[in-house]
Amino acid sequence: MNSVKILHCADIHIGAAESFLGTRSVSRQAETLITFEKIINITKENNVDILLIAGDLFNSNSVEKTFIDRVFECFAEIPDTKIVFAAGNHDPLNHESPFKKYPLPENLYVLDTRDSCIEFANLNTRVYGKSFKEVYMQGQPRFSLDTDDNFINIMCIHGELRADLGSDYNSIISEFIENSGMDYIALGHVHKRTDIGKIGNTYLSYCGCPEGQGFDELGEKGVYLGEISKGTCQLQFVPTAKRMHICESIDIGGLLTPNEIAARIIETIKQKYSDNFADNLYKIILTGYVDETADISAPEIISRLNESVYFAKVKNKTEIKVDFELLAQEKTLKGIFVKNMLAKINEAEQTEKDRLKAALNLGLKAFSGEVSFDED
Ligand SMILES: [Mn+2]
Repeated sequence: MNSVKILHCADIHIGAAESFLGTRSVSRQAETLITFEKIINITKENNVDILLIAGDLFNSNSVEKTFIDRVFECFAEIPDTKIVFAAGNHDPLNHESPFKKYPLPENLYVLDTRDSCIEFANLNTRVYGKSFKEVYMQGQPRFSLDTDDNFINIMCIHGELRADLGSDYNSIISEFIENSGMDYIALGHVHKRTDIGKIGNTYLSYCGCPEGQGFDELGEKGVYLGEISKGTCQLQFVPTAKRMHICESIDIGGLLTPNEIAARIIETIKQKYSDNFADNLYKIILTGYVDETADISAPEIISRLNESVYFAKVKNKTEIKVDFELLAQEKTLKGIFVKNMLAKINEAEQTEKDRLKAALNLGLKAFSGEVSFDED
């Protein structure tokens, strides 16, 4: 056999909950399982030879038993695919691990906590790697097992690519990769996907998490699927996320009411994220110059958005469009504030001017009661 078909996934974090969703965090938790089922379906439909899971399959070893049962059931539903699992820092291979506590399906192979190798003779492939034993694992300069070039050699491992061995989460350095003898290294741990890279003769990538779990995990998420052979690596990204986390800046200049603002937001995201726009989670940043009389009530905008999308939060970064000179002539507290600030801005060094202008805008917002303590 000249090539082997793989699906590389990692960091599914089954059982993870997004607490900011409140009562809906429970159903969101179940969605991690649904995304996992989607990965199993992709595996089945594409006749994948080896499914590689590079750690953090479960969010923790104490995840609900029903989730564990369903995962093992799914594994058993693809008997023609070999499944290789390397435990990560969230689901280390200790006595609490579901992979230690329960009987494993026949097609599931769990990499040991020492350097190890599983041979699939009929696929002419060996899968190397090792599991986290505890939450932390120190890296090593070289992998200790030799490879045989007559096989397609793949590694499945959770860890952090870096220049030194200082990480508590299994540092993987260039020397380790160059001397590994691997054709491909399927990495887990970093939730942001990388392109397929190459160090020495070894291809490698992080596939990222298949389902984002917060606004620090934005955009399309998925897995890598394709063929590995000696000297070639043809993998394609396949999206899997049920919902995307999206951060979108929207200019609301000229709009006056929460209703108008919400309508503009919906129109923008509908156009950009098409038919599935309603499924996503949005962090909307309002920008632009708005009239002083504009009513930018974030709670009302959020309520209106939640009529149309799964989740939205709003941050107001607009600036007030005002005639400062005119305002400075007012015999009011606001007028005096503006007059003083304009004088400061005039006298300030160029570098200081922007900061003072921001302070002026924030001050004006405070006069209309729009400033909260977490404003940044
Ligand atoms: Mn992870």
